[in-house]
Amino acid sequence: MGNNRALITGVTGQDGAYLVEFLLKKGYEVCGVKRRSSLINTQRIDSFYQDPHVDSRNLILEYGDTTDSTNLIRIIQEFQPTEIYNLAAQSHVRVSFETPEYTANADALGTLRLLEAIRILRLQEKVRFYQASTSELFGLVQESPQKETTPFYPRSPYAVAKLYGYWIVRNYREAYNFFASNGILFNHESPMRGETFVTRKITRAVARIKLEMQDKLYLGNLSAKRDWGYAGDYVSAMWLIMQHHEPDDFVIATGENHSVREFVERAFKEVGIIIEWRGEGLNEQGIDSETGKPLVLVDSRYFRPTEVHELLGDATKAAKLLGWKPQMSFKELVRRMVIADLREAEKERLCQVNGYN
Ligand code: NDP
Ligand code: GDR
Repeated sequence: MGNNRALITGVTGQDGAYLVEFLLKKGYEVCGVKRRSSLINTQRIDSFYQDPHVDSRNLILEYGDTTDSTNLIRIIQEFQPTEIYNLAAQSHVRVSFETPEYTANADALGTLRLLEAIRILRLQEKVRFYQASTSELFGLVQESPQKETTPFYPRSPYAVAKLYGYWIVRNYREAYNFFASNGILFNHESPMRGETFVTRKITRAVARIKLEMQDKLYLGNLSAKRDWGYAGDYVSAMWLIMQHHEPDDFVIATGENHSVREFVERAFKEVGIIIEWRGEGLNEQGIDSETGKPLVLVDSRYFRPTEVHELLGDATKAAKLLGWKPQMSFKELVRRMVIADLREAEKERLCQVNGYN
């Protein structure tokens, strides 16, 4: 294991944090690429932070950005990774409609820049490349469940950018013999999920409503269905994809899907609130069955110009070739996220009560 060196772009994100933990436990030396920001953005990986003055560090962080080729070339040249995990992305589908050009630059061209950096440095024989591809590629689904052979139909600037990423990875594999693989991951969540993705937005609001720190939760399309798994399970799939004897593309999913409405019901149930639905469309409301108070409302600002209505993955290939299977159930995932957000909300309330905010 001694010589395993992993470079992770997007190290400060949800998956970056789980992957750092996973690889450090496996004895890897890890170099994470973080963006410069005006406020510190390393909260998710702070527990793995090592003092730069200590020689024997196995986690280092470098400033970088997938929109900056020279910086990527320099970092790769200096660190000489054996594996590169490209997790960096403007990853919010709704936001990609507001920032389509930036999303294409960071997510599509960013992938090309990394592959070119490897080619320029003549490292293709020595390094394996993982691309964070996505179930959003299936978009307007052409068959269900979706597997590796299902045709793509992207429905957002994000998904179109990721489509380029997917194909440029395959092209470099075929053209230059790169060990470059796509993990086509379906939605995966955790207590470290960004607060504006729907699952975390819900569990955070449920905790705050329970503790009377918030009255209502505003959501968009309640009928959307997703195949939601646990991020901790999914980073192990990334690693297994990289250890496979040949580069290939794999769907990673649970094979079970639920609507946003069901997620809301389950999350509220964790804090003892039973939600009943009344009304339709923009007037639909989730009511606390005991008090009659409307807790969940629909706000059209969260709708997308083109929506991905329903996704469901078939990860049979990953099970057969990699031996990968998801471990955490939907119910347990929601429970853990709600518990974590209750703790967060309690902390915030304690600070407020004691005048520390
Ligand atoms: P996050 O949004 O939590 O993290 C994205 C990471 O990318 C952050 O570290 C962010 O930095 C970084 N980043 C954004 N833009 C740039 C840039 N221009 N240069 C360098 N770094 C950048 O995403 P997740 O961890 O959830 O997802 C990881 C990857 O997997 C993404 O590529 C995502 O598109 C993809 N994916 C995610 C799925 C999911 O369900 N989570 C499913 C399928 C694919 P900062 O912290 O500074 O914002
Ligand atoms: P998604 O995740 O678009 O699938 O992309 P998100 O949690 O943002 O949306 C899932 C579904 O919920 C509906 N929805 C809302 N979504 C958000 N964010 N906020 C709301 O208020 C809301 N109300 C309803 C959405 O319309 C959608 O149908 C995630 C990202 O991690 C991508 O990077 C990744 O590629 C895919 O998952 C797989």
